[in-house]
Amino acid sequence: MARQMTGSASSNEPQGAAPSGPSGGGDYQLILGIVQDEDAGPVIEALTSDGFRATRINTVGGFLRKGNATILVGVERERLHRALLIVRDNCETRTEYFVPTAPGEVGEPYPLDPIQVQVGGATVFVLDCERFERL
Ligand code: 2BA
Repeated sequence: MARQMTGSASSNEPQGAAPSGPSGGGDYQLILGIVQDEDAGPVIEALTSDGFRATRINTVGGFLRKGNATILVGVERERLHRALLIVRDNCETRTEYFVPTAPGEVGEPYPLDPIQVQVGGATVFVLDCERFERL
């Protein structure tokens, strides 16, 4: 997860980058990063400025049912750590409130006390990319 990483995207040398493995049509990884809407623009901007290619998909979190963004980044293994630092450095942790409801005796459910949750920085999955081609 990006939020567990050390170092800064402003440093030139990524720390702890995984060694390159055997190349099977390109040693690629796919970063699937879920970020808050507010952070998606800066993350994409920073990634593309650094030469990464990225795709934003507008998504909705299952718990808060609030819009967020899923960012896909196909990246060579040796640049993986750098990309993760950029994601981390451009995402903030924010406090949100979730209002649970209880079933009412008649009609509509009624709201209970709000629950405070910390959202973000980023939730990141890194997948081995079996194949990457631009056709
Ligand atoms: P949401 O599902 O809307 O969750 C928003 C925040 O609510 C979470 O922040 C977490 O602090 C809290 N939360 C989520 N599920 C909860 C639960 N069952 N009980 C109590 N609190 C809960 P983050 O952990 O930073 O997650 C931000 C967003 O990342 C999530 O939005 C979801 O869209 C995605 N996400 C997080 N973990 C995921 C996972 N394991 N698989 C897929 N998507 C995930």
